[in-house]
Amino acid sequence: MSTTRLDAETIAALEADRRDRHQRALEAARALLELHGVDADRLVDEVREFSVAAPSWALGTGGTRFGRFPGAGEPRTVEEKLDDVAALNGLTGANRTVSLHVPWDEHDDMPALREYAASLGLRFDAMNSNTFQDNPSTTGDGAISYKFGSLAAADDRVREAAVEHNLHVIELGRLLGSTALSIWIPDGANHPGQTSFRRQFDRAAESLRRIHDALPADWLMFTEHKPYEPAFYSTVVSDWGSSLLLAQAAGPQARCLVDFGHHLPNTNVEQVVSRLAMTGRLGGFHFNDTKYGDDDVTVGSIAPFRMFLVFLELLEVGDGAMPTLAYLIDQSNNLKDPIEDLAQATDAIQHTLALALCVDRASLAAAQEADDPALAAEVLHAAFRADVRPLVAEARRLNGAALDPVTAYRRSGYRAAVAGDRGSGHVATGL
Ligand code: RM4
Ligand code: MN
Ligand code: MN
Repeated sequence: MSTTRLDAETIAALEADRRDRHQRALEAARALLELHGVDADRLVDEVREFSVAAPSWALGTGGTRFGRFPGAGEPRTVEEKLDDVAALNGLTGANRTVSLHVPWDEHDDMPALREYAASLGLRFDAMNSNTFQDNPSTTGDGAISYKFGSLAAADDRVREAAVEHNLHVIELGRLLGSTALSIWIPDGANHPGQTSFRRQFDRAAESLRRIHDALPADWLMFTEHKPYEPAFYSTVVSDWGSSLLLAQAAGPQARCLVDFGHHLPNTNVEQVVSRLAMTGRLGGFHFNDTKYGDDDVTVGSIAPFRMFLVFLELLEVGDGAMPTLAYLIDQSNNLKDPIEDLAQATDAIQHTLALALCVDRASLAAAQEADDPALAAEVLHAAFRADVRPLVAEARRLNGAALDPVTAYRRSGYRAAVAGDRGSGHVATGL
């Protein structure tokens, strides 16, 4: 149970000295945007509406294989993770769901957890299964191991355990009111010749079919591709094409999930989003940013224009509004306070959505049809260079959240308070 609740009243008090300046900035920004033909009210409404799930595995400070430097007051239990997400959601108003990862978030009373989350104004988004680590609750007493694979393993007993684990995660999710299962299959090979590409793929498809057949009728199942890591020679779901084939093989409730950092360098992620959307199998998005690979760095910190182009594709899918997909922040950092990192990610998402909403889509389409790339660039840049900060702040304020989440968080003393309760030196489960 957290000592500090970041509710609307607390936040408004923390930001009382900012209200005037915000009001003036808002009027100026609104006037300027309207001059450029942007419907500011609709923009604010769309940003208010949008919510992105928080990952339970990023509430502690992540480590690397070279070391780990835990932060103060890392959550010790799933309940404490929910407390942190509630604080985050209090600041942003846009993290109204949380995504759990099992067995990291194994819990013996899911109905109680669901009630606790509801008392904090939170619901559960897609459940995530973990078959990339051996764990007593999935691989048992050590008789079997995921060392050589899980859902696509050659060993029948290993595949069986991996399927069973996913069925268990569906069951937990049902108790939590979740309606989706995300499956990232880590299987692959480290050495040429180690596996048969074809047999490994067929085994993955068969396992996914079995899991799909156990889904409740109102659930979706997501397959997530990634080109490498932990396998360094080949990966069974290496790209969106493999992901799509697997989703099609698994059944009608299967969709593909795009994680920003799960592409080889320079892949055109916005085009991947567009292609998957065309097939009707685009299911969700994992937000993070990347410089080299699956870096999981803060959303929007490296390539904000690329993210803007991805949002433009999403708005294309939703015909000017954000389509209903599973949106999740999937990032992890070693240095920042995790709540600040997630607040910055959410802020970046809100800004990018707002900028994409400034695009005059009719003029863009006209420039495309007229083979006028210079005009198309003018249209994109007119939006990307707009100043939407006061409108995003206003959307948050209207949702009872903070004008400036990081400053409000620092003023609240939340981290010091939870460090007092929880102590320091504990390493939260997760990445
Ligand atoms: C993977 C992938 C999955 C995430 C795990 C922790 O690289 O991004 O979505 O659940 O990491
Ligand atoms: Mn991911
Ligand atoms: Mn990843």
